[in-house]
Amino acid sequence: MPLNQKTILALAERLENAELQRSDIVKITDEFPEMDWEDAYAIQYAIRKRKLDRGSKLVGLKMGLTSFAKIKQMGVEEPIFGFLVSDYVRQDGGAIEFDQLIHPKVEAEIAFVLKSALSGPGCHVGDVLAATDFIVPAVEIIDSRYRDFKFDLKSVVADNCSSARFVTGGHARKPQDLDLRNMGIVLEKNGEVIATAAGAAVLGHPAASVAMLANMLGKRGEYIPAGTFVMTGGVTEAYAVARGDSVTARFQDIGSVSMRFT
Ligand code: OOG
Ligand code: MG
Repeated sequence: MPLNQKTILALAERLENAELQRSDIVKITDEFPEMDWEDAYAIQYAIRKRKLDRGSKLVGLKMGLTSFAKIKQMGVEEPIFGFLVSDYVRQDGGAIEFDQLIHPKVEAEIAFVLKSALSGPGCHVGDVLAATDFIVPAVEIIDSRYRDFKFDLKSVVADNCSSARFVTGGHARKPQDLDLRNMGIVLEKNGEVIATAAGAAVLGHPAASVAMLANMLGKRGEYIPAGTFVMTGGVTEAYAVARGDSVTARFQDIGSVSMRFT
């Protein structure tokens, strides 16, 4: 860990202030090129602590950059994980306050809710399906704190993987009643289809994303607790939205999620 604790805490504060004050910053590796993976997650965890200390509730975990479309769009090559807190939650069919965000983009994601804990190493798709209570559809609204969404992997990990808002809706279904690889997903903006995908866009099977999360956490001596809501990563590239836009994501067999930006 090349960065000391004081620098980690200062960068967490800088990134969280950028989020809360809606003012973008340059990617932090410009100033600290020596920063490593451990530093990046240490900054993310320091942001998480700032929010929890202020009374926010941890409501889930997310994987990012798990589909080829996202990897290609962002030019970065490896899946990453972040946290979800109560401040990010918005209601299905409701409004997303555009003024609170810098340059939001939407992405459709398949989400899992676990009935039992999952730990790595060696966690696989079968373990995930056995531990899953139900599947629900989600839309994540990402909003990088970095100018023009320009970052490298370590900078985006520190920035909690651009997390900003998310919406779940549709109806919960048991994983054994679904064909998760072939599940069709249609993303619409202002009534027009802007992207389509299948569940297999995420690491070949969305449950593989949850398994990867358990394995990544395992390396840190952590696990995914029972009851956790996990978003598996955007199935298509992320699409920019403007004030006034409405967005609907339709998921085969599990319903739709919609929101408007006001
Ligand atoms: C990083 C966040 C990635 C996803 O679903 O892939 C992510 C970004 O693209 O800004 O949430
Ligand atoms: Mg996402």
